[in-house]
Amino acid sequence: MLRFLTAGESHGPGLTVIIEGLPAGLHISEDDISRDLSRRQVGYGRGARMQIEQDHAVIRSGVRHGLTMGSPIGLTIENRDWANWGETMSIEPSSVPFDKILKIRPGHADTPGIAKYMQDDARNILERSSARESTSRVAAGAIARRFLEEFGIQVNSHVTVLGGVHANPTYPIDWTTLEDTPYHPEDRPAASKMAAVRCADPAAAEKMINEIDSARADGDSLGGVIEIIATGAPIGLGSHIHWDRKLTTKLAAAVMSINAVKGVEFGAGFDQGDLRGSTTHDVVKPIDEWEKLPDGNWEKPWPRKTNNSGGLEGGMTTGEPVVVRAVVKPIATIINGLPTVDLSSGELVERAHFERSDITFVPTCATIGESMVALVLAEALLEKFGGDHIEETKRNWKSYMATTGPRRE
Ligand code: EPS
Repeated sequence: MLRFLTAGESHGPGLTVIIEGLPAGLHISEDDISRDLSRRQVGYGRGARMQIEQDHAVIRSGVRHGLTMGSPIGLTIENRDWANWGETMSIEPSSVPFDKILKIRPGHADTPGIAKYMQDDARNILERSSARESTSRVAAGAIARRFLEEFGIQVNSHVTVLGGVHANPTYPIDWTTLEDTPYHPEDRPAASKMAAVRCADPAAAEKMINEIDSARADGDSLGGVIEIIATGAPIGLGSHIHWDRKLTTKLAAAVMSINAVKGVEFGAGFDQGDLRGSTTHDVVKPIDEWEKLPDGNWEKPWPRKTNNSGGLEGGMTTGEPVVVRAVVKPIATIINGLPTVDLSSGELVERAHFERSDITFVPTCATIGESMVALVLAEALLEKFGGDHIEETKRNWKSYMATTGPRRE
């Protein structure tokens, strides 16, 4: 239905993305993509690479006069840093000597990668396993986001835990406090700190920043938890009828595929293991509390009093916000690297390879999570409503929404 492929190495010439399956007639511009690319780049605790790059996707195909044509959308994103890696990352064989990466980093893809792909230089693994690849996903996700906007679906994210600091934000979250780029601490000191770590609790944001400073001083790295919230998804995306058609399956796989993510939960998630059924399940409101749109359709049929399910029951959307949380492990590239072994000899070395890294990229992971959720929701929407032109998709969506209420005789 909707698929995308990414290609590119972290320090190679650039990244390439192909997105296929979107209908014709959707407004897309490079600015739409740039907005999300720059959101992905910011965050307190990011490393020097983000000062080199100014990510911008060039649209190469699939769009004419600002509108999609239904053909594959091709994007390219330059790696500015490639200029500093010419010989090491040369496409052609090079006679200029360069150092191989031999001190494999525990926690990164290095060790299983060199064994599986029979490599004598861990660079051949880390170039692709680097989170640089997430730039491509965010570019694809920006296009999915543009499509979802046509149906009133918004996807946002925030950080709930970073370096052991737990946030206690007030819901619903004011997303504008987390979008402050470039930062203007002199104008909005609290908002700026919140945006720096994408945390909607100002006191926790301050503590997170301190924790990042402390980890930097210790030459260490930090993980955390991100929460992605999608509002406006209609009831009934996905299906209960088969394991691989459940939207929960697809969302979990998509979010789990983000670098360093080690676990995913929905709504009340793992806490439900401690609850009774009577305090967990989301009671449906009676019809006199439902709201109607000007077109006569229900704004949200079968609304709930709570949303512990995270907007998903039986692998289908309930119409309540989709709430996905993911735990992100601390970055494997650590300034004071762990003891490891040399890949050419297998012998002990004192410290794993370190070139340059971030202290944490949890705030960045939140924006990447938005992109993956947007791509899965866009696919689910197209699976349900089809359409080769966006007007056809919208027509099908509207007529479906007219039939989602009670089935009276
Ligand atoms: C990243 C690019 C990388 C890292 C980071 C994310 O750049 P470099 O390796 O040149 O410093 O900053 O990568 C990781 C977190 C990782 O685990 O590989 C980016 O573009 O976001």
